[in-house]
Amino acid sequence: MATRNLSVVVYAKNDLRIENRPIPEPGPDEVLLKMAKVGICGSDVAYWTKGAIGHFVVKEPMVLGHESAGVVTKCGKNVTSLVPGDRVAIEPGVPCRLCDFCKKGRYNLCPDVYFCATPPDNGNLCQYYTHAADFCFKLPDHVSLEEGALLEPLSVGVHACERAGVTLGSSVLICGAGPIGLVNLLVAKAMGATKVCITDIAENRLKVAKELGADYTVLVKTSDAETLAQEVKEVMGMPDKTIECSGAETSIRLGVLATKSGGVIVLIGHGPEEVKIPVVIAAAREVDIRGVFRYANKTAVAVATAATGGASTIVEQLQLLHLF
Ligand code: 572
Ligand code: ZN
Repeated sequence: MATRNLSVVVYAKNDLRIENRPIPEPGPDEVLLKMAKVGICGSDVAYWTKGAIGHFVVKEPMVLGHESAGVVTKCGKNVTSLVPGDRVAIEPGVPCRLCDFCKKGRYNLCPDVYFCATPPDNGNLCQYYTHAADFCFKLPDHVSLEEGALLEPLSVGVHACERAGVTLGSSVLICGAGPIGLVNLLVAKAMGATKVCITDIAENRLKVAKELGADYTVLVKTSDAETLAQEVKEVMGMPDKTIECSGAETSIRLGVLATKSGGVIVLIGHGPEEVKIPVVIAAAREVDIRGVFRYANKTAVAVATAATGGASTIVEQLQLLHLF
């Protein structure tokens, strides 16, 4: 029987420790998991190096990690869906299940969600961790635990592309070629987008985007959104959908200006709280501006995507992306 539960804990800005914590007991509706693979998200790095993201401040020690997969080692007394030995992907946000948002299925908007590694909620970059059984998704035998962990960022992309209404034949502009921009590129392609253009300020990121199937790339060399919108127009025409993943003001402005009339821009990127955008121009051209907050009901979709032939490509590519 294991006795150690080494855990990666952020105490405050630039104060990261590995410490031994007790192995928790699963509640009646929970499972105890032996953690297998945990990705490092940009938010984990931010809580470590900045101690905060916006209003979410590390005030108490917090275990990092929310892109994870593990193996069930013990089941709470009410759990019938899983048995010890099952390999699962963990959906890190467990909502209250009772509020209007939860009842309508938009549980990502639940104000009382427990979300791993968002202060004050502990994550699972540790050896043993308990989680609600119905937020653990059994992996098919041919889907690896590493792939299982990658289903979390994949869910972000699936949710964003769905919010944008990406469909067969869509032309899509993705602003920002970081991990979330690249996940969106893969998902948009898998959903049938025929033209995808991706922007970034770094040439090496655009190179990776091209390797992952971007049809066009635009290197951002100016902060003038009008100039950038013109450049995008010359490269791909005006996109039906824009998925903004950088959070930078210039990039959001670019998205609004570049998107075709009647199109949609979704905002995933988190930058300054207030930005100046030509909202009247957007309104006059019926360009819908939509928010994206994490995801809801996407983990099962992500498992199915990873499990099927066509989509194994997506997960292989996600792995390449992570290695990079
Ligand atoms: O994988 C989900 C995820 N969501 C992130 C960041 C990293 N990973 N978000 C950006 C930050 N927001 S937040 O509302 N917040 C700190 C809770 O600013 C959540 C979504
Ligand atoms: Zn994340």
